[in-house]
Amino acid sequence: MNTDSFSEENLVVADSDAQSKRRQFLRHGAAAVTGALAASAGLRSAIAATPTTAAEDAAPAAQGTLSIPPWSTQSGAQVGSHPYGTPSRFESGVIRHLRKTDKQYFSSSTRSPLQELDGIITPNGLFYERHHNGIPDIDPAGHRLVVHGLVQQSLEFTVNDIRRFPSHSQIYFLECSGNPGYTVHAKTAAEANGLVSCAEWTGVLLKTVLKEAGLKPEAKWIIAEGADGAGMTRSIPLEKCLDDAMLVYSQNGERLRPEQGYPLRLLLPGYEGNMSIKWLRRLQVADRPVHSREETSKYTDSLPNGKAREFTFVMEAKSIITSPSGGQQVEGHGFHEIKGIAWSGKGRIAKVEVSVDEGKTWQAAVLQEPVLSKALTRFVFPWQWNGESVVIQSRATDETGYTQPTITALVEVRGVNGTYHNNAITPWRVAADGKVTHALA
Ligand SMILES: Nc1nc2c(c(=O)[nH]1)N[C@H]1C(S)=C(S)[C@@H](COP(=O)(O)O)O[C@H]1N2
Ligand SMILES: [Mo]
Repeated sequence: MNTDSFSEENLVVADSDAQSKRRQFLRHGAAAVTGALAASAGLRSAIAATPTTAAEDAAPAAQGTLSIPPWSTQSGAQVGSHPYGTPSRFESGVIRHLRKTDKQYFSSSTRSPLQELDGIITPNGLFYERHHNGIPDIDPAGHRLVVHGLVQQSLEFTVNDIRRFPSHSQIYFLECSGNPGYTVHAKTAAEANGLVSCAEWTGVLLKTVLKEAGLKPEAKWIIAEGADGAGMTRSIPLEKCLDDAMLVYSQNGERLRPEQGYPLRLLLPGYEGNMSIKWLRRLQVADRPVHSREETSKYTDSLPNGKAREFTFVMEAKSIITSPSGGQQVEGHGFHEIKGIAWSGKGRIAKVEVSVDEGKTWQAAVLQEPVLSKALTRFVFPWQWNGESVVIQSRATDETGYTQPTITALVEVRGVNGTYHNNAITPWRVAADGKVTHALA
């Protein structure tokens, strides 16, 4: 590889007009400190032994309308003072949403602050959490995964053993089937739909590990069990295990967070979050499902006729406008970009439509790249707000042609006994004063 191509000079646009513009730009004192970091001069100042400040460089006349802020007149914090980086202290309000009743050890959850996030990747510290008996503190050295049952050979793995398999990385959303439940009193997007997040997961395809153990012909299901106090156990059809199911050890480049199942979790792309067993310790290959607590008393769908449907695996298409959304304030008439996220457990998002007139008419939003299968997709929609009270909402259609329903349409089919798999449209009302609230709450 020619390392010269990474040299400083090559990072600068070569044509002389651009060069002279750049010189002019650099002369503009304070602004140059941030600007220069982006341009190649940043490399030079980063290796310079003596710190320079904008104030030393600046010609007073070149300040435009800007005065010199205090942070441009002195060195910043010592390099290396944050061995593990954290957000700016001015972003300390961007945290997971915790209801008053959520701060306890047994069945509980926290929600991603969807209204504060951009793009499609959820930062690890803001990934939603759903725990049934708190967060175990597992020493990976003492953790084992056993694969047994209808296999040619039972196997026991350490985390390092699992890391020796060929690795696989993919971006997938994860959503709790209780997101958001059917009694909606949500003030914000986090409260309305914050039990969904999206990450780049790294691990090994489950089928690779199963192949190592060798499946017996009667194998049809896999029973997965967690090492937490809840002993979370779910039955998974073998087809899913031989398809895109993953054993995950990393999330967004770093090892899983304890909250997400450190040191090892199952990830079943597009399936209800509950089945992606965290702190995974056991995979039992079986010929039938086990009908565990989590697939009988919980995570079944109570139907209008009093019966319950077991095994609703796939999360259907959903979307939500995250900006402007509940709790926010639309400032000023004129242009605003409506932004949101869409996802489907069945594959790619094909289209998102936005209505800004209480659902009377719908227009196509722009899907931002990348549009990935079973991942969050970002959509944007240019909007002119004339200052009237309006209801804005989005609806997603996935590549199978399925379209996200209204809550009325959903309840017509499912009734009101159930608590899971509510993928209905979330409408927001923008009042004349710009205040945004949940239009159904
Ligand atoms: N061992 C174990 N696995 C578990 C759970 C749990 O409590 N224990 N919760 C499940 C539920 S209901 C969901 S929605 C997802 C949540 O994953 P997250 O906390 O990483 O967002 O994990 C699932 N896996
Ligand atoms: Mo869940």
